[in-house]
Amino acid sequence: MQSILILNGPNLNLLGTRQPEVYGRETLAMVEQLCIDHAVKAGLTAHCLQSNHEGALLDAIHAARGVHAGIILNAGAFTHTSVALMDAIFSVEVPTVEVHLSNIHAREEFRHKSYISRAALGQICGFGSQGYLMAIDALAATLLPKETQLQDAR
Ligand code: CA2
Repeated sequence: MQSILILNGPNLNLLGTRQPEVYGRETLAMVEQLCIDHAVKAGLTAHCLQSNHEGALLDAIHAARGVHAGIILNAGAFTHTSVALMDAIFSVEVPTVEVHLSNIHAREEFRHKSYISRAALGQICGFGSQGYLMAIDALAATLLPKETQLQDAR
């Protein structure tokens, strides 16, 4: 089974503890478990990692080359600042889907810009934790031959 990396960036370890009106009530552990279960139904194995450090996220993206068939990335606030993460995604050539819990385009101006989007297959935002599951489906549709895709993954 092909594996995918689900990578979460700074402060996402705090999910479920504050700002539930923006980021929901689920903890990161709950979101990760939802992803692992959904990936299996979609025909993929999910590995999850969170870091508050840009360098650790870069290392994880580099290490994904030849190991993971796809990446789902919520780079948190680094989304809006990190040319380095964008370059890493370009360089490893692993199909990457960008996810955000909140609708970054409906928030402050500084959140509208995403460096990740330039290197990603696409962006899913504004659907809370459901967005990660949508991203898994998007990767499955990209990676798996049509006849092996499970029709009832939800
Ligand atoms: O909507 C998203 O998923 C974001 O990537 C979340 C980032 C934010 O900087 C991006 O603009 C959009 C922030 C994550 C902070 O997560 C927290 C969760 C609970 C309590 C405090 C912060």
